[in-house]
Amino acid sequence: MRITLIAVPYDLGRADVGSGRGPGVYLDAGAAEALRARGHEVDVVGVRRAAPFRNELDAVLDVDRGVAAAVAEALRDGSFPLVVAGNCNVTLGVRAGLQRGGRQEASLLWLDAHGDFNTPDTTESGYLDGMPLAMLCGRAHRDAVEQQLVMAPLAEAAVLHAGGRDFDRRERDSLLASAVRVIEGDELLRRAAQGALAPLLDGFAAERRVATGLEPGEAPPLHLHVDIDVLDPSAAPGVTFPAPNGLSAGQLLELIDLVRERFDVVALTVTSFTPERDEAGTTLAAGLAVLQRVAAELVPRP
Ligand SMILES: [Mn+2]
Repeated sequence: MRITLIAVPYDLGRADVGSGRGPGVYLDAGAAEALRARGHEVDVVGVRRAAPFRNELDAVLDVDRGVAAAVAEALRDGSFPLVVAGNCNVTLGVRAGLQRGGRQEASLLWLDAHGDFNTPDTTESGYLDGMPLAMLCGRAHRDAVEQQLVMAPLAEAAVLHAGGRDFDRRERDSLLASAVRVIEGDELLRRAAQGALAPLLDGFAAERRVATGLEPGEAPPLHLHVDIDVLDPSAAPGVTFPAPNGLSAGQLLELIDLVRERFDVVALTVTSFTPERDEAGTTLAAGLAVLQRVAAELVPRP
């Protein structure tokens, strides 16, 4: 297939520091060549901030304007947007691009050790990249997101959040009270260990089929967001906020296969790889494997 590999080398709007170095390391390690070796046609696009840094929120939304344009252009060209980025807030830009490209009906599977559902009212740290899912759903920094990205909030029922195990207390309360579907980390891990993830995905796929007016058996469109910290720190130590009791790399790849058997994956984001903490290269290897797996030929449906 045709793939636009969109590299977003930013950590909270600052270029080439912390997790902002991750995308460049994926590229240097041959991410594009490995996809080409599988027969894909790959364009590599770099996104850069347009205006000087003033504050994190403005800088993040500036970067996301570039991401939205790159994603929309890829979709116009019939190319699959595969986005590697420092932070999860890149998903705001990806969703703005999907809206512009006519794929706003795509559901969202958010794999992350963290809720990313904080608002300025619930956060204990004030950390802006603890808020991107709440921003996407119109719960945080709503005016700034709507104005700068020209996008409507995403319906919470279109989101499945899985793997969360490190929440702020009030963040978790508001996530569980929202319409977002949630599979917390302990349940995800238990089900992965038992080989029992499929029914959870079947349930979400059935809901989304109804919500988007598809026939039984049709694959609902889905945007897959992978914060690599959904993995256990033994598999992915190279992240900014490691949290114990995550998936193994094999379990994550298996989950991706199950997702692809049930959904039409229309975009991928892979975030949070922080190379300076990845001494043995395991996080790099896991991230590259995710890119390959999402782009792999689909295994036939049983
Ligand atoms: Mn995250």
